[in-house]
Amino acid sequence: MQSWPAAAVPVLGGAADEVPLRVHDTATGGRLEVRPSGPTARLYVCGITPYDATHLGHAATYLAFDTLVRVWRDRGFAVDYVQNVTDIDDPLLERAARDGADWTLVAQRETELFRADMTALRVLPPTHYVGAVEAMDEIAAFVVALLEAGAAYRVTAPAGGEDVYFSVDAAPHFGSVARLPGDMMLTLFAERGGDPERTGKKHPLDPLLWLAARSGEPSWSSPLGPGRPGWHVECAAIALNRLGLRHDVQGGGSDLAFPHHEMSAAHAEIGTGTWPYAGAYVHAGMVGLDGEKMSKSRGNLVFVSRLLAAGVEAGALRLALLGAHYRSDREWTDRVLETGQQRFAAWRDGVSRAAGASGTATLAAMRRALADDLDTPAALAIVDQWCAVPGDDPAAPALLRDAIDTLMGVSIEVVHRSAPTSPLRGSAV
Ligand code: 5CA
Ligand code: ZN
Repeated sequence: MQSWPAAAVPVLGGAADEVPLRVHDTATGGRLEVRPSGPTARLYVCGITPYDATHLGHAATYLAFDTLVRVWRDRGFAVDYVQNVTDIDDPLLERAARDGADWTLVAQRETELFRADMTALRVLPPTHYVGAVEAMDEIAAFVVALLEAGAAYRVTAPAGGEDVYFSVDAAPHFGSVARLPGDMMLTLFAERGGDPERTGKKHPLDPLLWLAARSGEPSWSSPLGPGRPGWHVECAAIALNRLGLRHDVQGGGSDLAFPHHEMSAAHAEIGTGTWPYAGAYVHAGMVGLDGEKMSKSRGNLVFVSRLLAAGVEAGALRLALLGAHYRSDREWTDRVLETGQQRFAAWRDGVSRAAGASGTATLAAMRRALADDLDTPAALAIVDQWCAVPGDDPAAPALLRDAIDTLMGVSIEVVHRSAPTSPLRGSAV
């Protein structure tokens, strides 16, 4: 699939790796240093299911991983970044049926809108942007490998054909990503697309790998018979085939820790014979509206495209979202947006000055904050403070402007103030 265009990223001077980069890892429950083993960092972030426009929850999650990409790049790493698009799945078919629309057109339209939103927000694009439909053969091949490894089994489908399920008991490390008690696993599995009560399964938590073709639904031919893939195997196959073993970070919102990332990791363990699937599992908190998680299924959405169309500046929106720590669950309110807008205006004034307090010291402090589990609120506060105090470093405003662009993805147009003109002279022309 086509990705989206990359905004230019200024290269900053100075030591970017004075302190190690640490992130919170769900699987260990603690801070973990993420240090790519070679010159290239490898990142997989779960992409959208394109049945509705990009809402602020999506935007917050992709901004969190954009911050990680920017920090890695600042440290001199190239980033091999893979993101999928779940362009065939039940919610997409349900939405298309509800609207009497062609599911392929819904997916295309919403993916295009997502690309436009990401471009406007200056989110750096993945190096591989991969749809489930275009990856159908490799996903089916991965399911075949799981069957051959004895970790998957067939269950007769209601109207003929055979579905394929993964046996969680076959994966030695199953449970060690999200580390949840059994009853919680069952509840979340049922809430998030699983089918614990399906008859014929060996274990209620066994997830679907391949759904045999159902009448009236799209299907693809494969060695497993016509059908379409389950959700977790989609991401495992797409990630492994592009990033290889043990990518540095597996990312997504916290709603994906279980079952999605747990299951993908279990599939990968069997498919590759190695563990762990990823060096760190990094999860962004949920953005809510009116006390509930913002979600397409609940319909309580604030869309990025609507805010931008209403004249909200992308930089202000980014600052509004980066104003909270990526791991915190939070509410979207008018106040959050206003704070981002006020900050954007204050920063514009700050970088438009002729001089400011030490640019290099401020950049070093921003880098230290971001290395500490991508602490954007702390990094933002450092820039706030720089804007609030006078200084005599004439290089500081340009350096701060670049640092804000490189590390936070916020491009600020400097305001050129000419000397105040006398109203009398003005009117005499
Ligand atoms: N296609 C799958 C992942 S393979 C999926 O979860 N798609 S999604 O469209 O539902 O979500 C896309 C990304 O946004 C996921 O990483 C998800 O965790 C994140 N996300 C969804 N809702 C929110 C929210 N309210 N706040 C923060 N992140 C969210
Ligand atoms: Zn995924």
